[in-house]
Amino acid sequence: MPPFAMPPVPPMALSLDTARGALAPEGPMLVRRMSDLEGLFRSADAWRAACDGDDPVVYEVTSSPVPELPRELPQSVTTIRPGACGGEFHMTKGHQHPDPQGEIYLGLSGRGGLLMFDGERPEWVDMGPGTIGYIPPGWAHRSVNTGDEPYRFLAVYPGSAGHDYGWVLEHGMGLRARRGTGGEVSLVPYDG
Ligand code: S6P
Ligand code: ZN
Repeated sequence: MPPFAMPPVPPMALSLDTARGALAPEGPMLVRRMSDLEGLFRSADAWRAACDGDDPVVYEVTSSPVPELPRELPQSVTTIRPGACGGEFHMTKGHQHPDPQGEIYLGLSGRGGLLMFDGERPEWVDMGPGTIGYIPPGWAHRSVNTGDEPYRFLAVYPGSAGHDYGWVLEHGMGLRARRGTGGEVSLVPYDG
C-alpha cells in the first residue's frame, strides 16, 4: 500500500467560525506578541516602548489538525489585531517557504493587505472578506491589518513548504505599510 493511502489524519470536515477565527477540530494555536517581532518594524524605539509597555498581542494563528508533512495541505486562520507601531500597521513576521511552493489566502473579515516580495519586486494585494490572495512559489509573504477591526484570513499551504523567517530579516519585504494621517494606507520603500 503506498504511504499516501495511510494518511496521518482521516478525511474530515472542519467547521470554521469566521466571527471568532476558530476551527473545529482544532490543532496547534500560536500567539505572537510585540516582543516576538524584533527587528521587523522600522522604528526600533517604538517597538521597544511597546514591548516595555503592555507587550500587546499582535496576531494569533489557529491551525487545523492537518500536520505539516509532505503531500498534506495544512490550513490555518490568522487574526491580526488592529494597531500600529511607530506608524507602521500591525503585521505578521513574514516568511519565505524554503521549499518554494505556492499558497492561497482567503480573506474572512476585516481589512488587510498581503505584501509579497521575491527579493527584487514587491507586490501588494488588498484583502477583505471573499478575496483570494495567491502567493506564487518563491515570494516571501507578510500580512498587514490596515483597518480598525481584527483582520482575519484562512491560509492553505503545502505541508512540506517549511517557514524561513530569517530570509525576511536579511532581505526585508520591499515595502512597509504605514498608517497615514487620515488612517489610509501609505506604502513606502522598506528603508523609508
Ligand atoms: C503559513 C501561512 C500563514 C502564516 C501566518 C503567520 O505558510 O503563510 O499561516 O504562517 O499568517 O505569519 P508568520 O509570518 O508569522 O508565519
Ligand atoms: Zn506561508
